[in-house]
Amino acid sequence: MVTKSGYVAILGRPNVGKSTLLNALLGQKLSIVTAKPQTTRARVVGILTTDTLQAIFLDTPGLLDPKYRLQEAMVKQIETCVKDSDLLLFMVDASDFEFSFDEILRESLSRAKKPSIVAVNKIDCADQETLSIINRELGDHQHPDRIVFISALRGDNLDQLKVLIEQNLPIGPFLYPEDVLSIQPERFFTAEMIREEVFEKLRQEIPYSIAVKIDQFEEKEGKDYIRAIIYVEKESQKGIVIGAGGAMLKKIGASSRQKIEAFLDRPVYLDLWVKVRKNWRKKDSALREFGYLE
Ligand SMILES: Nc1nc2c(ncn2[C@@H]2O[C@H](COP(=O)(O)OP(=O)(O)OP(=O)(O)O)[C@@H](O)[C@H]2O)c(=O)[nH]1
Ligand SMILES: [Mg+2]
Repeated sequence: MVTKSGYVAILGRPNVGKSTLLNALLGQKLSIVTAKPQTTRARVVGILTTDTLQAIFLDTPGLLDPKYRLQEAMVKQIETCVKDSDLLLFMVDASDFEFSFDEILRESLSRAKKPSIVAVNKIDCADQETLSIINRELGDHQHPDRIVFISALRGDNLDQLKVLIEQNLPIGPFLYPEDVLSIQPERFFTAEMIREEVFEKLRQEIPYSIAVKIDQFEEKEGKDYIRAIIYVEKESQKGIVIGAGGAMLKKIGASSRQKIEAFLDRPVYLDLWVKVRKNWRKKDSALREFGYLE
């Protein structure tokens, strides 16, 4: 049987639904999703295997104009993903087309030296007239056969998208065993789930100022032992993450642990700490340590 395989980079401005799409395509939550922009900081690999197709998706941070070192590292991650890919899947947001199809996106679409597809996401949030206008505008930049209208959240037209992906990937053997969903370690996903909880529970600058590092991950009879450290940038942020009488940290710990246990499918003991790493977002050594820089 002829099979197709290759790497597909999911690209787009922050918050358009890239990570939601990755999870929807795989039928499993792999990449963290929040209502806040710039949730994804490092590429997330997810592998979809069918009878005839193996697509290795690279979920990327949102395209942006970098303002500080962490964002520069995020942009670098995107560039590496593009370089590694056989197909580029650009995503725009139907409910916020102006923002999501701005100069930054248009430029990277026109610069693309690889086959590309455009997925218009969140069609559940836009009326027919808006979708027609979007279709017309996109038509100037992309071949109509390569534009697909989807809702990653509701799962609309994902089959159509999969067909389009298969059509545009090269013929080739599968690169990973059929039952492999990702190639990233459990440690990575564990840290991400804790970060997702901080994004959900805390506001303003805090989610952007934290990084999570797994200090120890011991598989044990009965219960795994995981020690994780939430790094903040300043002393004052430490107090906010810990909360009055440790209440906030306790909440973050309890809900992270539930997510981690569901993901690993085994019980864990989560030992969660908060530490200050002054201005880590500006320091290459810290960015490297937290996995944001090669
Ligand atoms: N209504 C609707 N909301 C969606 C859809 N897809 C994603 N969302 C929501 O959009 C928000 C952002 O989703 P993400 O998947 O985190 O977006 P992202 O592009 O990965 O964002 P970054 O990682 O920050 O670049 C979340 O609140 C999602 O629930 C969709 O099809 N319809
Ligand atoms: Mg994301």
